[in-house]
Parts: sequence; structure tokens; C-alpha cells
Amino acid sequence: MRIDILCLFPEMFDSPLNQSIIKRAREEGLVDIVIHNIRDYTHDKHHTVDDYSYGGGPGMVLKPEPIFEAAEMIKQQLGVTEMPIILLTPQGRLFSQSVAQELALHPHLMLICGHYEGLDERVCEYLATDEISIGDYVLSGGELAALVVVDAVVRLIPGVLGSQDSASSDSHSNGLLEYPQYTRPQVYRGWAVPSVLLSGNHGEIAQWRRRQAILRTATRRPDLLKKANLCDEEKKWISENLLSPK
Ligand code: 6GU
Repeated sequence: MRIDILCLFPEMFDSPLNQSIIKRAREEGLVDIVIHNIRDYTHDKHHTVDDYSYGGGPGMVLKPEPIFEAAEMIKQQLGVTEMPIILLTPQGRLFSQSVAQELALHPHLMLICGHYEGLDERVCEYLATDEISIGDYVLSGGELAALVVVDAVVRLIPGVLGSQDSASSDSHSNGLLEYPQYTRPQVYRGWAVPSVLLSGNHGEIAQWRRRQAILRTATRRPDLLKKANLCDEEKKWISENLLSPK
């Protein structure tokens, strides 16, 4: 996969994209991530990227020309006429694991990071194919949001994680939060690991984990549970255990 990112603060990507899983994925050629400074696509002496808002009001607005020109140059280089061009904005659709899965299917992605008070609406209307927000809070710019999207998408590219199992057992990939995990020591400060995990009984362990995931989701994120695929026996088990927890 190739990901092109258009932004005003390219240095914000230096460290996060050069650590851990993303670093390894880039080294192994599983993803090619190219950062572009929107300022490099201006033509005036002062490299102007923003201007006053028509109609007045506070704050500057990002100009459309350098963003359109950068995007068009990238598409030309890639030899494509169509590709997802995603604007990171608090006005976008909410990012989620299923949006990450959808984005991970594309060979190319372009992410545009807005900044300042806003962005000329013609970028949204005539260039972007999608607008994404990472949550209901305001960030100073789209760069951190782009990093969140890149991280969530890259780990879904086949071959990026050690075993594909890792991604499919993650919280949210089955609609449930992840079950609790433990490692050595078996007893720490008097707190023991649940004995079922030491039993060696794989069937019982799987059932315990599934039930813990359901219980945890029911108590912490009941909104998610409505969308999870529970069988009748599991639904019955929840109503018994949530009403009268042991
Ligand atoms: Cl994508 N951008 C900004 N500036 N703020 C946000 C966001 C994006 N998602 C949530 N808050």
C-alpha cells in the first residue's frame, strides 16, 4: 500500500512513523508512506498557504490552490485518475475499526491534514472523496488524526503483524472489547492469575475469554454490545451475570 499525506507540519510524522510496527512495515516494503508539505506547492515568494475568510470573521482559511496542485501531482505520479482522498476534519464521519478495514483494502490512500480555522470548502467539495474525524473533540490540526488513521490501517495490511491472529483478536475487531490477559508471575503481591488460565483446558479457556469479553463490553461499552454477534446462550448468560454478578 502507498499512503501520501499532505500537511503543513511534516515533522510531526518523523518519530511516530519510525517506530515499532509502522517502522518495520515500511522497512519490509509493505507500506510506502510519503509526506508532502503543502507549502512546497505554493508559487509566491512568501509561500502563502492561508488567507482571510470571505465574509469576514476570525481565523485564516487554507487556500485551495496548493492542495489541489499537490493532490493532482501525486495522482499523476502514481498514474491513477481515481483514489481515496481523505480529508481529516472534525466534520468528517467518525473513524472506527470498520472504517480502518475499509481503507486497508485500497492500494493507495491520500490524506489531507487541515489546519488553522479551516480549509476552503472547494477542497471538501471537489477534491476530497471522504472526510474523517477521529472523535468528538478538537485537535489543532489533522496531523495527529492522520497518524491515528495510518496506524490503525497499516496494522491491517497482510503481513504487517506477526500473525494475522493478532489483528483479529484485537478489541473491536469482533465488536467486543478484548478479554483480560495475564503473564508471569502467577501470583503478584498476592493477586493470583485466574486459575482457568492455568488449567491447560483450551475449551474452557476459550469460553472464559469469550465471556469475559462480553461482560467487559456489557459493563463498559453497552453501546457496542448491541452490534456484537451473540448467540442465545450468551445473551442468557449476560442477563444472569449482569443482574446478579458473582
Ligand atoms: Cl480529523 N481534525 C481536527 N483538527 N480535530 C479533530 C479531528 C480531526 N478529529 C477529531 N478532532
